[in-house]
Amino acid sequence: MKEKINSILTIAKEKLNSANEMQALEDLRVKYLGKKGELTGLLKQLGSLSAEERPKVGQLVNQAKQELDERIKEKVAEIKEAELQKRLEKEKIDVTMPGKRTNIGYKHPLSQVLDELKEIFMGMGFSVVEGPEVELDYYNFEALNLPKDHPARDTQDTFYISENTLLRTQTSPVQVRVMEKQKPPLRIISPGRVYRSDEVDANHSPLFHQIEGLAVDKGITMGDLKGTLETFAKRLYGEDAVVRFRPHHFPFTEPSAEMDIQCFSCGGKGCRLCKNEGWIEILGCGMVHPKVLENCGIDPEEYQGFAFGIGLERIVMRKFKIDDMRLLYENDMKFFESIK
Ligand code: 2U9
Repeated sequence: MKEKINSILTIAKEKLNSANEMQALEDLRVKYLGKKGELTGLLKQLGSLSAEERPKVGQLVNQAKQELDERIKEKVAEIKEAELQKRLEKEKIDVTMPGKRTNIGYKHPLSQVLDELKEIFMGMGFSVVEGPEVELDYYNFEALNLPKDHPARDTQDTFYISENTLLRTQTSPVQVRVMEKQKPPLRIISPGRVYRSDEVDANHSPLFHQIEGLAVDKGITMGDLKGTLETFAKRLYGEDAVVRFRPHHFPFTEPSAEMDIQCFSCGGKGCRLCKNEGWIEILGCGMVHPKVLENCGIDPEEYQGFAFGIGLERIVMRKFKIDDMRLLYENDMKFFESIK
């Protein structure tokens, strides 16, 4: 019996040594240690032995089973480790290899300046409101004191969709809509795309961007307008910026004005940048026309307001020293890299 145990153990160990796959190990485990395995089978034969031999042989079989079991476990661990090493070798990555560079974009100059302007006005208590680009004739013109026969309504200047709908020519209709719904006090800016039927050239585009502002409250004066817009200019161009207001005309404001900034290149003496004017126009503004307030359901005897309009492209072109507006829309990355 002893010899038989040893011979089974020797053969099993040999087979185990040459087994290199998990399945082969499992087969060996079943062959020797399974329910019908060779060593298990020996235990079943113990009954035929004498009472004296039985425990000794039993112990030997159990030792053999244990030894084989441990060897199988060791071998399993070895194979697992070898498989892991093989996988690690195959999946090896060189972390020092240079990566593929992805070009990270950056904000379009129009968005950069728009964000800057929003930040400035929000800092002065204005909130940002947006509205539809396809507008009713009423909100774009009529409510803003531009009746049907007004020259600014010339079909030449506007993209009409139908008789009563058009692509907005300014963002003022957004503010009319707010005034209709909200009681003063109001402080809002409305940025966005606007459309005019203009030929494309260095200074014109059928699509451009405006940022308009409106403040309505009891007792608002031209002083509030000047203070707000001068503060805006200083925040945008620096504390030593100098501004002036020139009388102008807009149908929706009365009185109306344009605000210029003293040329920062020549200090007002006149140069190429300011076309020898000494001043550069920044925006249009004025006190909201009483008729406009009335159209929006606000009593002009009780409330007054100021409004302003800024053409975003012009500010951007000056800031980035761009002399052709078309460059802003052409998505030429070489150009954008050059002004970054
Ligand atoms: C309401 C009432 C009045 C908005 C204003 C301007 C003056 C102005 C131009 C700037 C450059 C248009 O883009 S541009 O060509 N705008 O000069 N805009 S006052 O006045 C309003 C707005 C809303 C209810």
